[in-house]
Amino acid sequence: MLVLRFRGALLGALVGDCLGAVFESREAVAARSVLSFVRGLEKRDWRKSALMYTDDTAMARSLVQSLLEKPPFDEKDLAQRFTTEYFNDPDRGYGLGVVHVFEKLQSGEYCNVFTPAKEQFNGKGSYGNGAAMRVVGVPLAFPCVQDVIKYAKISGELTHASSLGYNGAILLALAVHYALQGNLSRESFLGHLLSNMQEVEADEKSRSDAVGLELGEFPYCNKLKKVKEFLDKGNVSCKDIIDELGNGVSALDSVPTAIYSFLRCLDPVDDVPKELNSLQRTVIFCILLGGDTDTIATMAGAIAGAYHGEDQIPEIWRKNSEGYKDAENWGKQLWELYNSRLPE
Ligand code: F2R
Ligand code: MG
Ligand code: MG
Ligand code: MG
Repeated sequence: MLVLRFRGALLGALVGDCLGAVFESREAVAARSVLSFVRGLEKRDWRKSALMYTDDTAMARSLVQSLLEKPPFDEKDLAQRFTTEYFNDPDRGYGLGVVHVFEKLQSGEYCNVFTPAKEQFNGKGSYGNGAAMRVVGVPLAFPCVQDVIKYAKISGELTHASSLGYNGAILLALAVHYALQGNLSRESFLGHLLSNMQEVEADEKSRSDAVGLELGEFPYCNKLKKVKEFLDKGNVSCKDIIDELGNGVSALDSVPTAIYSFLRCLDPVDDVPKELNSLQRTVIFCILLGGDTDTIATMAGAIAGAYHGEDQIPEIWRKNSEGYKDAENWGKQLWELYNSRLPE
Protein backbone atom coordinates (compact mmCIF):
# COMPACT_ATOMS: atom_id res chain seq x y z
CA MET A 1 0.00 0.00 0.00
CA LEU A 2 1.48 3.35 -1.05
CA VAL A 3 1.97 6.22 1.40
CA LEU A 4 1.06 8.55 -1.50
CA ARG A 5 -2.55 7.36 -1.26
CA PHE A 6 -2.81 8.07 2.48
CA ARG A 7 -1.42 11.57 2.14
CA GLY A 8 -3.53 11.98 -0.99
CA ALA A 9 -6.73 11.12 0.90
CA LEU A 10 -6.10 13.65 3.68
CA LEU A 11 -4.87 16.35 1.29
CA GLY A 12 -7.70 15.68 -1.17
CA ALA A 13 -10.21 16.09 1.66
CA LEU A 14 -8.49 19.28 2.80
CA VAL A 15 -8.35 21.01 -0.59
CA GLY A 16 -11.96 19.97 -1.29
CA ASP A 17 -13.08 21.67 1.91
CA CYS A 18 -10.91 24.80 1.52
CA LEU A 19 -11.80 25.42 -2.13
CA GLY A 20 -15.40 24.24 -1.78
CA ALA A 21 -16.06 26.50 1.22
CA VAL A 22 -15.66 29.59 -0.94
CA PHE A 23 -18.83 28.56 -2.80
CA GLU A 24 -20.85 26.82 -0.03
CA SER A 25 -24.63 27.32 -0.06
CA ARG A 26 -24.74 29.03 -3.48
CA GLU A 27 -27.58 27.65 -5.54
CA ALA A 28 -25.84 27.94 -8.89
CA VAL A 29 -22.11 28.13 -9.44
CA ALA A 30 -20.88 29.28 -12.86
CA ALA A 31 -17.94 27.38 -14.39
CA ARG A 32 -16.36 30.72 -15.31
CA SER A 33 -16.24 31.88 -11.70
CA VAL A 34 -14.81 28.60 -10.31
CA LEU A 35 -12.13 28.42 -12.98
CA SER A 36 -11.16 32.04 -12.49
CA PHE A 37 -10.95 31.44 -8.72
CA VAL A 38 -8.77 28.35 -9.24
CA ARG A 39 -6.45 30.21 -11.64
CA GLY A 40 -6.25 33.06 -9.12
CA LEU A 41 -4.73 30.69 -6.55
CA GLU A 42 -1.41 31.08 -8.42
CA LYS A 43 -1.33 34.77 -7.49
CA ARG A 44 -2.54 34.47 -3.88
CA ASP A 45 0.03 35.10 -1.17
CA TRP A 46 -0.62 31.87 0.73
CA ARG A 47 2.09 32.71 3.25
CA LYS A 48 -0.01 35.66 4.44
CA SER A 49 -3.43 34.06 4.31
CA ALA A 50 -4.34 30.51 3.36
CA LEU A 51 -7.88 29.46 2.49
CA MET A 52 -9.49 28.48 5.78
CA TYR A 53 -10.78 25.00 6.37
CA THR A 54 -14.27 24.59 7.84
CA ASP A 55 -16.01 22.27 10.34
CA ASP A 56 -15.48 19.37 7.92
CA THR A 57 -11.70 19.48 8.35
CA ALA A 58 -11.79 20.65 11.98
CA MET A 59 -13.68 17.46 12.90
CA ALA A 60 -11.64 15.25 10.56
CA ARG A 61 -8.48 16.53 12.28
CA SER A 62 -9.87 15.63 15.73
CA LEU A 63 -10.74 12.15 14.52
CA VAL A 64 -7.31 11.56 12.96
CA GLN A 65 -5.52 12.75 16.10
CA SER A 66 -7.67 10.53 18.30
CA LEU A 67 -7.05 7.49 16.08
CA LEU A 68 -3.30 8.12 16.20
CA GLU A 69 -3.02 8.90 19.90
CA LYS A 70 -5.67 6.60 21.44
CA PRO A 71 -5.61 3.35 19.45
CA PRO A 72 -7.52 1.42 18.48
CA PHE A 73 -10.55 3.67 19.14
CA ASP A 74 -11.58 5.75 22.15
CA GLU A 75 -15.04 7.31 21.87
CA LYS A 76 -14.67 9.40 25.04
CA ASP A 77 -11.42 10.88 23.80
CA LEU A 78 -13.01 11.62 20.42
CA ALA A 79 -16.08 13.27 21.99
CA GLN A 80 -13.75 15.39 24.11
CA ARG A 81 -11.67 16.42 21.11
CA PHE A 82 -14.73 17.39 19.03
CA THR A 83 -16.07 19.45 21.94
CA THR A 84 -12.78 21.17 22.81
CA GLU A 85 -12.14 21.97 19.16
CA TYR A 86 -15.61 23.49 18.79
CA PHE A 87 -15.33 25.70 21.87
CA ASN A 88 -11.79 26.82 20.96
CA ASP A 89 -12.77 27.73 17.42
CA PRO A 90 -16.57 27.85 16.94
CA ASP A 91 -16.69 29.93 13.74
CA ARG A 92 -15.92 27.20 11.26
CA GLY A 93 -19.45 26.99 9.85
CA TYR A 94 -20.77 24.07 11.95
CA GLY A 95 -24.25 22.65 11.35
CA LEU A 96 -26.94 24.38 13.38
CA GLY A 97 -28.01 21.24 15.23
CA VAL A 98 -24.67 19.65 16.04
CA VAL A 99 -23.55 22.50 18.29
CA HIS A 100 -26.16 21.37 20.86
CA VAL A 101 -24.32 18.05 21.12
CA PHE A 102 -21.10 19.90 21.98
CA GLU A 103 -22.91 22.08 24.54
CA LYS A 104 -24.33 19.01 26.26
CA LEU A 105 -20.99 17.18 26.22
CA GLN A 106 -19.31 20.27 27.66
CA SER A 107 -21.92 20.60 30.44
CA GLY A 108 -20.57 17.50 32.21
CA GLU A 109 -24.14 16.26 32.79
CA TYR A 110 -23.85 13.30 30.41
CA CYS A 111 -21.76 10.31 31.41
CA ASN A 112 -22.70 8.43 28.24
CA VAL A 113 -21.08 10.33 25.35
CA PHE A 114 -23.64 8.99 22.85
CA THR A 115 -26.72 10.34 24.67
CA PRO A 116 -26.60 13.97 23.44
CA ALA A 117 -26.68 12.79 19.79
CA LYS A 118 -29.71 10.59 20.55
CA GLU A 119 -31.61 13.63 21.86
CA GLN A 120 -31.13 15.63 18.61
CA PHE A 121 -34.20 16.48 16.53
CA ASN A 122 -36.74 15.31 19.15
CA GLY A 123 -35.06 11.98 19.61
CA LYS A 124 -34.81 11.15 15.90
CA GLY A 125 -31.11 11.98 15.67
CA SER A 126 -29.37 13.96 12.93
CA TYR A 127 -29.30 12.75 9.33
CA GLY A 128 -26.88 15.54 8.35
CA ASN A 129 -23.66 14.77 6.47
CA GLY A 130 -21.43 15.75 9.42
CA ALA A 131 -20.50 12.17 10.31
CA ALA A 132 -19.50 11.40 6.70
CA MET A 133 -17.62 14.65 6.02
CA ARG A 134 -15.04 13.90 8.74
CA VAL A 135 -14.66 10.10 8.52
CA VAL A 136 -11.65 9.82 6.16
CA GLY A 137 -9.24 8.86 9.00
CA VAL A 138 -11.11 5.62 9.73
CA PRO A 139 -10.41 3.79 6.43
CA LEU A 140 -6.82 5.08 6.59
CA ALA A 141 -6.34 3.54 10.05
CA PHE A 142 -8.02 0.15 9.61
CA PRO A 143 -7.32 -2.24 6.71
CA CYS A 144 -10.12 -4.69 7.57
CA VAL A 145 -13.49 -3.81 6.02
CA GLN A 146 -15.44 -4.91 9.12
CA ASP A 147 -13.36 -2.50 11.26
CA VAL A 148 -13.98 0.29 8.74
CA ILE A 149 -17.74 -0.26 9.09
CA LYS A 150 -17.62 -0.61 12.88
CA TYR A 151 -15.54 2.52 13.59
CA ALA A 152 -17.20 4.68 10.92
CA LYS A 153 -20.48 3.89 12.66
CA ILE A 154 -19.30 4.53 16.24
CA SER A 155 -17.46 7.73 15.31
CA GLY A 156 -20.62 8.92 13.53
CA GLU A 157 -22.95 8.06 16.41
CA LEU A 158 -21.28 10.63 18.67
CA THR A 159 -23.18 13.35 16.78
CA HIS A 160 -25.49 11.56 14.31
CA ALA A 161 -27.83 9.02 15.90
CA SER A 162 -30.06 8.62 12.84
CA SER A 163 -28.90 5.66 10.77
CA LEU A 164 -29.24 7.94 7.74
CA GLY A 165 -26.42 10.01 9.27
CA TYR A 166 -24.02 7.27 10.35
CA ASN A 167 -24.73 5.01 7.37
CA GLY A 168 -23.56 7.91 5.20
CA ALA A 169 -20.29 7.85 7.14
CA ILE A 170 -20.02 4.08 6.61
CA LEU A 171 -20.56 4.48 2.87
CA LEU A 172 -17.96 7.24 2.53
CA ALA A 173 -15.46 5.28 4.63
CA LEU A 174 -15.99 2.22 2.42
CA ALA A 175 -15.49 4.31 -0.71
CA VAL A 176 -12.12 5.54 0.60
CA HIS A 177 -11.24 1.98 1.66
CA TYR A 178 -11.80 0.59 -1.86
CA ALA A 179 -10.18 3.64 -3.51
CA LEU A 180 -7.00 2.93 -1.52
CA GLN A 181 -6.71 -0.44 -3.28
CA GLY A 182 -6.32 1.45 -6.61
CA ASN A 183 -7.01 0.15 -10.09
CA LEU A 184 -10.60 -1.05 -9.54
CA SER A 185 -13.11 -0.77 -12.37
CA ARG A 186 -16.15 1.44 -11.77
CA GLU A 187 -18.31 -1.69 -11.85
CA SER A 188 -16.37 -3.55 -9.18
CA PHE A 189 -16.00 -0.40 -7.02
CA LEU A 190 -19.76 0.14 -7.04
CA GLY A 191 -20.37 -3.60 -6.72
CA HIS A 192 -18.35 -3.74 -3.48
CA LEU A 193 -20.13 -0.68 -2.07
CA LEU A 194 -23.55 -2.04 -2.94
CA SER A 195 -22.86 -5.44 -1.46
CA ASN A 196 -21.55 -3.93 1.82
CA MET A 197 -24.42 -1.43 2.07
CA GLN A 198 -27.04 -4.14 1.46
CA GLU A 199 -25.84 -5.74 4.68
CA VAL A 200 -25.53 -2.43 6.56
CA GLU A 201 -29.03 -1.25 5.59
CA ALA A 202 -30.67 -4.59 6.37
CA ASP A 203 -30.46 -3.95 10.10
CA GLU A 204 -33.66 -3.15 12.01
CA LYS A 205 -32.82 0.47 12.89
CA SER A 206 -31.74 1.30 9.34
CA ARG A 207 -35.03 -0.09 8.02
CA SER A 208 -37.22 1.71 10.55
CA ASP A 209 -35.38 5.08 10.31
CA ALA A 210 -35.64 5.03 6.51
CA VAL A 211 -39.32 4.12 6.57
CA GLY A 212 -39.97 6.74 9.30
CA LEU A 213 -38.52 9.41 7.00
CA GLU A 214 -40.62 8.08 4.10
CA LEU A 215 -37.53 7.18 2.09
CA GLY A 216 -38.38 3.51 1.60
CA GLU A 217 -36.02 0.73 2.70
CA PHE A 218 -32.37 0.59 1.52
CA PRO A 219 -32.11 4.29 0.56
CA TYR A 220 -28.31 4.26 0.11
CA CYS A 221 -28.45 1.11 -2.02
CA ASN A 222 -31.08 2.77 -4.18
CA LYS A 223 -28.90 5.85 -4.62
CA LEU A 224 -25.91 3.65 -5.54
CA LYS A 225 -28.05 2.03 -8.22
CA LYS A 226 -28.88 5.51 -9.52
CA VAL A 227 -25.14 6.34 -9.53
CA LYS A 228 -24.56 3.28 -11.73
CA GLU A 229 -27.43 4.22 -14.04
CA PHE A 230 -26.04 7.77 -14.44
CA LEU A 231 -22.52 6.50 -15.13
CA ASP A 232 -23.86 4.09 -17.75
CA LYS A 233 -25.76 6.97 -19.37
CA GLY A 234 -22.64 9.13 -19.70
CA ASN A 235 -23.23 12.85 -19.92
CA VAL A 236 -25.89 13.47 -17.24
CA SER A 237 -26.70 17.16 -16.61
CA CYS A 238 -26.00 19.00 -13.34
CA LYS A 239 -29.75 19.48 -12.95
CA ASP A 240 -30.42 15.74 -13.10
CA ILE A 241 -27.58 15.02 -10.66
CA ILE A 242 -28.95 17.57 -8.20
CA ASP A 243 -32.57 16.39 -8.64
CA GLU A 244 -31.83 12.67 -8.32
CA LEU A 245 -28.67 12.39 -6.20
CA GLY A 246 -28.79 15.73 -4.35
CA ASN A 247 -26.39 18.49 -3.28
CA GLY A 248 -27.71 19.20 0.21
CA VAL A 249 -26.64 18.87 3.85
CA SER A 250 -28.29 15.51 4.48
CA ALA A 251 -25.92 12.56 4.15
CA LEU A 252 -28.28 10.79 1.75
CA ASP A 253 -28.29 13.85 -0.54
CA SER A 254 -24.52 14.26 -0.62
CA VAL A 255 -22.47 11.08 -0.01
CA PRO A 256 -23.72 9.27 -3.16
CA THR A 257 -23.17 12.53 -5.10
CA ALA A 258 -19.53 12.61 -3.96
CA ILE A 259 -19.06 8.99 -5.05
CA TYR A 260 -20.68 9.70 -8.41
CA SER A 261 -18.50 12.81 -8.92
CA PHE A 262 -15.30 10.82 -8.25
CA LEU A 263 -16.29 8.06 -10.67
CA ARG A 264 -17.53 10.38 -13.39
CA CYS A 265 -14.37 12.51 -13.20
CA LEU A 266 -12.14 9.54 -13.94
CA ASP A 267 -12.84 10.71 -17.50
CA PRO A 268 -12.87 14.29 -18.83
CA VAL A 269 -16.09 16.27 -18.32
CA ASP A 270 -17.56 19.30 -20.10
CA ASP A 271 -16.87 22.63 -18.38
CA VAL A 272 -13.55 21.53 -16.86
CA PRO A 273 -10.40 22.16 -18.96
CA LYS A 274 -8.74 18.99 -20.26
CA GLU A 275 -5.31 19.92 -18.87
CA LEU A 276 -6.52 19.51 -15.27
CA ASN A 277 -6.01 16.07 -13.72
CA SER A 278 -8.74 13.76 -12.39
CA LEU A 279 -8.51 14.97 -8.80
CA GLN A 280 -8.69 18.63 -9.79
CA ARG A 281 -11.58 17.79 -12.10
CA THR A 282 -13.39 15.99 -9.26
CA VAL A 283 -13.13 18.91 -6.84
CA ILE A 284 -14.20 21.46 -9.49
CA PHE A 285 -17.05 19.23 -10.67
CA CYS A 286 -18.42 19.02 -7.09
CA ILE A 287 -18.24 22.80 -6.70
CA LEU A 288 -20.12 23.29 -9.98
CA LEU A 289 -23.06 21.37 -8.50
CA GLY A 290 -23.56 24.15 -5.94
CA GLY A 291 -25.28 23.58 -2.57
CA ASP A 292 -23.09 21.92 0.07
CA THR A 293 -19.91 22.41 -1.98
CA ASP A 294 -17.32 22.22 0.81
CA THR A 295 -18.69 18.93 2.07
CA ILE A 296 -19.32 17.22 -1.27
CA ALA A 297 -15.87 18.34 -2.47
CA THR A 298 -14.15 17.21 0.74
CA MET A 299 -15.77 13.75 0.52
CA ALA A 300 -15.04 13.32 -3.19
CA GLY A 301 -11.55 14.78 -2.65
CA ALA A 302 -10.85 12.12 0.00
CA ILE A 303 -11.87 9.32 -2.36
CA ALA A 304 -10.01 10.81 -5.33
CA GLY A 305 -6.89 11.45 -3.22
CA ALA A 306 -6.92 7.86 -1.95
CA TYR A 307 -7.25 6.58 -5.50
CA HIS A 308 -4.91 8.88 -7.45
CA GLY A 309 -2.44 9.71 -4.67
CA GLU A 310 -0.98 13.01 -3.53
CA ASP A 311 0.87 13.66 -6.81
CA GLN A 312 -2.42 14.83 -8.30
CA ILE A 313 -2.76 17.61 -5.74
CA PRO A 314 -1.13 20.69 -7.25
CA GLU A 315 1.45 22.37 -5.05
CA ILE A 316 -0.43 25.65 -5.25
CA TRP A 317 -3.73 24.08 -4.08
CA ARG A 318 -1.94 22.43 -1.21
CA LYS A 319 -0.06 25.52 -0.06
CA ASN A 320 -3.19 27.64 -0.22
CA SER A 321 -4.99 25.26 2.16
CA GLU A 322 -4.73 25.92 5.90
CA GLY A 323 -3.00 23.12 7.80
CA TYR A 324 -1.67 21.20 4.78
CA LYS A 325 1.52 20.18 6.58
CA ASP A 326 -0.49 18.36 9.25
CA ALA A 327 -2.28 16.42 6.50
CA GLU A 328 1.08 15.38 5.03
CA ASN A 329 2.47 14.27 8.41
CA TRP A 330 -0.67 12.49 9.59
CA GLY A 331 -1.01 10.74 6.22
CA LYS A 332 2.37 9.12 6.80
CA GLN A 333 1.53 8.19 10.41
CA LEU A 334 -1.79 6.62 9.37
CA TRP A 335 -0.02 4.67 6.63
CA GLU A 336 2.30 3.21 9.31
CA LEU A 337 -0.64 2.39 11.59
CA TYR A 338 -2.59 0.75 8.73
CA ASN A 339 0.42 -1.36 7.75
CA SER A 340 1.00 -2.44 11.37
CA ARG A 341 -2.58 -3.78 11.38
CA LEU A 342 -2.35 -5.78 8.15
CA PRO A 343 -2.66 -9.52 8.77
CA GLU A 344 0.71 -11.36 8.69
N1 F2R B 1 -23.63 24.33 8.33
C1 F2R B 1 -23.07 24.35 7.25
N2 F2R B 1 -23.37 25.28 6.31
C2 F2R B 1 -24.32 26.31 6.55
C3 F2R B 1 -23.70 27.65 6.28
C4 F2R B 1 -22.34 27.81 6.88
C5 F2R B 1 -21.88 29.21 6.68
N3 F2R B 1 -20.70 29.23 5.84
C6 F2R B 1 -21.63 29.85 8.02
O1 F2R B 1 -20.48 29.86 8.48
O2 F2R B 1 -22.59 30.32 8.63
N4 F2R B 1 -22.10 23.48 6.92
C7 F2R B 1 -21.70 22.39 7.73
O3 F2R B 1 -22.88 21.68 8.12
C8 F2R B 1 -22.95 20.43 7.39
C9 F2R B 1 -22.77 19.30 8.37
O4 F2R B 1 -23.79 19.39 9.31
P1 F2R B 1 -23.93 18.33 10.51
O5 F2R B 1 -22.65 18.24 11.21
O6 F2R B 1 -24.52 17.11 9.98
O7 F2R B 1 -24.93 19.12 11.43
P2 F2R B 1 -26.46 18.88 11.89
O8 F2R B 1 -26.87 20.16 12.50
O9 F2R B 1 -26.55 17.65 12.70
O10 F2R B 1 -27.26 18.62 10.53
C10 F2R B 1 -27.26 19.59 9.49
C11 F2R B 1 -28.69 20.05 9.19
O11 F2R B 1 -29.45 18.99 8.63
C12 F2R B 1 -30.83 19.13 9.03
N5 F2R B 1 -31.22 17.90 9.79
C13 F2R B 1 -30.40 16.91 10.20
N6 F2R B 1 -31.11 15.95 10.83
C14 F2R B 1 -32.40 16.33 10.82
C15 F2R B 1 -33.61 15.75 11.32
N7 F2R B 1 -33.65 14.56 11.95
N8 F2R B 1 -34.76 16.44 11.12
C16 F2R B 1 -34.76 17.66 10.47
N9 F2R B 1 -33.64 18.25 9.98
C17 F2R B 1 -32.48 17.60 10.15
C18 F2R B 1 -30.90 20.38 9.89
O12 F2R B 1 -31.22 21.47 9.08
C19 F2R B 1 -29.48 20.47 10.41
O13 F2R B 1 -29.10 21.77 10.85
C20 F2R B 1 -21.86 20.47 6.38
O14 F2R B 1 -22.34 21.03 5.19
C21 F2R B 1 -20.84 21.39 6.99
O15 F2R B 1 -20.04 21.99 6.01
MG1 MG C 1 -18.13 22.92 6.33
MG1 MG D 1 -20.26 32.46 15.73
MG1 MG E 1 -20.79 21.87 4.04
